[in-house]
Amino acid sequence: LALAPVIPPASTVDGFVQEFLNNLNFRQGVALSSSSQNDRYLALAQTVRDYLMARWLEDQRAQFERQSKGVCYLSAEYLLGRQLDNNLLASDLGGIAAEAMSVCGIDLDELRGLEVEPGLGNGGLGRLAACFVDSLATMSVPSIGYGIRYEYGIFRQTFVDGQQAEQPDQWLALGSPWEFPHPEAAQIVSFGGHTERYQDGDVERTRWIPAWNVQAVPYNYMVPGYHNGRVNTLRLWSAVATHAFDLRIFNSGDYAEAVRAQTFASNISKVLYPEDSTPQGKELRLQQQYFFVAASVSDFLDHHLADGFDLTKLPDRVIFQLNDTHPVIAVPELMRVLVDVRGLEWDAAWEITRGCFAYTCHTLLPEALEEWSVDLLGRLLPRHLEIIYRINEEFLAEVRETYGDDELRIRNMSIIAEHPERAIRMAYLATVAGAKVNGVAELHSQLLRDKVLPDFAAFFPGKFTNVTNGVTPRRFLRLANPGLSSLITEAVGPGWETDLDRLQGLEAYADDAGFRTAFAEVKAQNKVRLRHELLARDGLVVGEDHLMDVMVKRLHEYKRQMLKVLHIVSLYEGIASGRVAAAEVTPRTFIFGAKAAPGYAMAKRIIHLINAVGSVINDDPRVEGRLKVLFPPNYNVTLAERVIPAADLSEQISLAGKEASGTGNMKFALNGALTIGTDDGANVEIRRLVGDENFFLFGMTEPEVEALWSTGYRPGEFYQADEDLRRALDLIASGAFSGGDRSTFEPVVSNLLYDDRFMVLADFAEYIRAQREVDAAYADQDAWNRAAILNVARCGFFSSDRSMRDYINGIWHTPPAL
Ligand code: 26Q
Repeated sequence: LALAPVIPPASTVDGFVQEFLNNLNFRQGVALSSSSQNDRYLALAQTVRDYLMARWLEDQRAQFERQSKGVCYLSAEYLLGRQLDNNLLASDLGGIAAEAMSVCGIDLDELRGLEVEPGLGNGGLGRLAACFVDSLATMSVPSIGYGIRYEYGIFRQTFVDGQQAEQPDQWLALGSPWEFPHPEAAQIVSFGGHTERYQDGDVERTRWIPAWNVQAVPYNYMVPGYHNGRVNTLRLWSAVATHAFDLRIFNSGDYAEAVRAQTFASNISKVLYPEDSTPQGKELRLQQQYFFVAASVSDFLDHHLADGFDLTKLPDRVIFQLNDTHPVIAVPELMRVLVDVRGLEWDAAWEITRGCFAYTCHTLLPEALEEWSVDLLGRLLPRHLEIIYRINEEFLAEVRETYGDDELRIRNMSIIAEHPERAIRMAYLATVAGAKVNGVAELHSQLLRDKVLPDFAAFFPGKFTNVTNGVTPRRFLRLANPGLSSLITEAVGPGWETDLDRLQGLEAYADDAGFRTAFAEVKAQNKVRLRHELLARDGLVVGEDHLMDVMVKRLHEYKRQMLKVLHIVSLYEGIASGRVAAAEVTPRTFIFGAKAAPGYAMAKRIIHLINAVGSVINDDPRVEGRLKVLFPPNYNVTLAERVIPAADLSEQISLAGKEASGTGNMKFALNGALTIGTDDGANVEIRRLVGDENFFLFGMTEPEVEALWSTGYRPGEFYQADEDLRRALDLIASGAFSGGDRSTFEPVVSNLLYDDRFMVLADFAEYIRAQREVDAAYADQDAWNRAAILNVARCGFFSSDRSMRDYINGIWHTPPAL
């Protein structure tokens, strides 16, 4: 009986209807006739799950039996997007489900719309993790994703008088049909207290006497591969009070206080921190990091290794991939478990640990490199602090052996920073411990070696490598753009979804007039679809037959949404002042999507400005039919899937040397938008692949940026020298977008004039020049479509399947898949 196979429902419309009604009746407890739309959505989701369940259980068993090397992807964020559609696609049940729903008199599309996406991430890094687990499942790579089940994901954004307001994301409120809690597999995670030495025979050992603890309860999510019958696992941890009370408080007799203190513990997985740069060093954030990482490491050691496993062989069995520094506390945690709990010698444990981790860096901004104050870390994790000190001591001793007493170098390479306060440099710890360190695009990896970690690159030759990011073609092409997907299949045949290099086969069709017409028709339909969506969602009106010019990404100064604003204001000012005839301006709809970290004042002001500029422009009859500025609130994965396929122009305009990779840039190009962009991140690789003539390049290169900085950048000089720029900035400063109030946007204007860290003014003229080229190119629709098709044809490289292959070959060395 223990081996009894799980039998999935029959893969027929009848079988689906049966299973659906069963779920509706017995799980939701309602009759079809009296069921709400939400009941129906939940029953439908449960039905899809039921089809996947047999494979899931089988794959979990097979993965354990096989005992081969696997990947544990450790990420504090997974920005999954909606599950229903993805899982219908992966399991190839879309057709059956649609028919089954229609048999029941239900509109499947309406049910799709009810799902609240799990927004358990901020942006690029979290979405990348979601693409990677999708690819790993599709490629049948033994792997598990570990993370945090935040009760509240990324905040829901609304605009109040044009300003961002944040609402809690209650994604679990209406039920969560895609998750499976496993309280029986809970782990205990401890915090605080002190350490002590003790004698164990003739060896001195250390033990950690923690002060409090919390239960980590795992919730499993299915990660179905695409049409391969494979289902991997994403395991997200939720914090629950243990009610094993703090003994001191308990003994003091204050029962209520003891319970209250414990209840605090369940706050750990309450909410995703919405900052995606300049980490604040908050205690709860460090608790989150240790919480999920300690639970994950124990989970792997307890449940994935065969009995009696020889831990010195651990590097042959697992690689923990660190998604940025957020999970780096796993390094001293594994050391603690090996040395203090499992009784290994320090040197043997360090040898193992160094073989089990690899680190991916996602930034170049110095302020985004995580540091934890020694004070805080020592209070929360005293044993881990000791371990980090010893790792550092031994590492610096090796540095001394190589370089002698080069104190400056030693200070620069120390894992412990001394100023402004003593703090652990998490990126250094990750670099010292990791078998490999990678950046996320060629340029980024180069700058990582040359600028961010140069001493480490010299000391550890061969440790540094590149893996250029990718995106899953299943979600961002097949699901998001069914029209283009059909065209592609007609042209190159089936199978491109899992072998994206086959898009090269489209190259020949770029010169086929019939294909170009069909391609243009798909783009037009996608615009209509977006038009309906934005009207229904937000009451926004997309201009008809407009060039769709899109900038969607987190709001950050380095990404330079302000450059886009200055372009728009400049176009508007030209027409409004009568210097430019409206008829001469290419009709454009500018679409923004961006959330600002709630504490990032400048980012919020820029959001306010974009909305203010939009209201004025959209209401001005002088630019009617020519310029539209739309800023739908709450940009998320779901909206991305609608906006990207409708875009003509993809704005990737960060200051060179600041955007590590970008992944939106890849999604746009794969959906046939042309890019206007700087020589930054993966733009460099996109341009190289699609060709200069199919990409609008502008702006300083990274070395030029460096050169301008070092000679002293004075933004005011660029203001003085460029009449268009002056007019645009002056118009904003005049209060034209703030009802005459000059103070509202004064901080934005002065920041550009007197500081401008990200050199918006220095790149303005070139940007305008490139935008004129865009207008000229768009005027020849046939040539534009040709270039767009070539973008699609030449971007197969940016499949996250290729990224996974690069990790496997260059970093993980996991055996061929099942
Ligand atoms: C850290 C500590 C405390 C609180 C928050 C954080 C935190 C959270 C999220 C820091 C950074 C992030 C996210 C960073 C991110 O998304 N980086 C982007 O990663 C993408 C995938 O590699 C790249 O394409 C982007 O260029 C990069 O900006």
